[in-house]
Amino acid sequence: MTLFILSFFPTISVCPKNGCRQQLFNPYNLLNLKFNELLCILFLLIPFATPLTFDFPNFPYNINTLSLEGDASFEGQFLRLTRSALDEATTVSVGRATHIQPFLLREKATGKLADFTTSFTFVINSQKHYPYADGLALFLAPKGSSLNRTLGQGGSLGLAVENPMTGASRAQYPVVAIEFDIFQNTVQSVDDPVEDHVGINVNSLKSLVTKPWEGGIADAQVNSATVSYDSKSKNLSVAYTNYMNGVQVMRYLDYIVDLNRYLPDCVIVGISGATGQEFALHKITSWNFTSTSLADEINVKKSANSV
Ligand SMILES: [Ca+2]
Ligand SMILES: [Ca+2]
Repeated sequence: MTLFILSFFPTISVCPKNGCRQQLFNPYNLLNLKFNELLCILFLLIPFATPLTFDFPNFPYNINTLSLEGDASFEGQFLRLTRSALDEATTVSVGRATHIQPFLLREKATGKLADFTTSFTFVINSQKHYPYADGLALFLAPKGSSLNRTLGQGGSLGLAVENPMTGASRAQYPVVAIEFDIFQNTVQSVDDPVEDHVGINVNSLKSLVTKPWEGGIADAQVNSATVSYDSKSKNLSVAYTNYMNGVQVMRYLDYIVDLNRYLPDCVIVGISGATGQEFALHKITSWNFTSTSLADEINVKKSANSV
């Protein structure tokens, strides 16, 4: 059983130099391990977040590091967030994909935040139908949070945020998101601009800031976006493609937001999408992510070495 468990923890790099690497894979020597070696094993058995790096240039069926919820599915070489055109109903569809490994956003002792950057390419296709809905969102949320199919549908873009007709949005758990919104929700709690738009959201579907987006939805254009967070300036930014008379141009949107105030130390990254009474097809064709290392992990190594 011990060997079975250890085989799921490839993060052997937290072990001290000249530490327990060899013994880890020999269950018969466990009783002879020194204390620091046992501590090393303990670190392996207790899940903790590390920096996260991944790169999916496409999405073959056998990816097991992404968790798919709701209507999300792998199809061919891409990741579908909402139902496909082959499904009987493409409306009222919700799905999301998250990486199974959380990452360390904040060092507990100092409050220092990690930098991260993520790029993805995607196609939202209304099949020349108009109006279309609803769009997708790149988000950070607490480790262990999951899709809420009811709250996530339609204008919530797969996020667990309730949007009452009056008053403010209510998030089921903390969420920071970049939205690509293709349907105007006029309820007070969302208050979308008239045009398709990109927005930066914190615990709400009412964006802190928006900018128009011409994504070529009716023509199924391929779009790309790069979302970055600079922990020093607290600047959350997104660079994204637009199609002006068929010509691709880049736009840029940013907002100063202290993620310390809104998210826990350990978070997951995901992309969600939804349809409501209107539809569009939402697919992701590539996705990469990287976050920087924080001192907590250095402390883990120092602790192990100092025993
Ligand atoms: Ca909307
Ligand atoms: Ca919006």
